[in-house]
Amino acid sequence: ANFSGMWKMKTSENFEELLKALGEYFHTATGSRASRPAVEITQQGESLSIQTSTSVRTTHVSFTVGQSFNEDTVDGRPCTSTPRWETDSKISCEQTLQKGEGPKTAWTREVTNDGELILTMSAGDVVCTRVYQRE
Ligand code: R13
Repeated sequence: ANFSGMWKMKTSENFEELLKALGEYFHTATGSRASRPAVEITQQGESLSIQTSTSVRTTHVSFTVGQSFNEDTVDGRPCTSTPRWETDSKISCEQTLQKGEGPKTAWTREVTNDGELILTMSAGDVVCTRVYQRE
């Protein structure tokens, strides 16, 4: 699948609940600022580079599917991530905190037949789902 492109978020479910599950006090400022992220993905074969921009925080990760890499959980804690192909259009990534304890976190990113990008982020049993469309 080809994840490359500029993406705009269309819908988001459970983001607030996700931050709460991670123990972050949720203030509405976080929600509104995280609510209109712009995502730019470049993909070359198995290697992806993902830049997510909001007015409060911009993150950039680069990784190769099948190889572990370091990133931060959504609440900003350093973790080791292990991305793998769940299907040929879906990447599934488990995260392990580099130190300390916390709920088990993971994300998935999938490009659908309709050309949408679906991001899920989970913390324990709580799953946040965000749907993006190409700009
Ligand atoms: C700020 C305060 C501290 C905490 C926090 C958590 C998340 C975010 C910002 C903050 C943001 C997250 C954006 C996520 C996106 C995901 C995606 C509460 C820890 C710094 C305000 C902005 C955009 O869709 O890929």
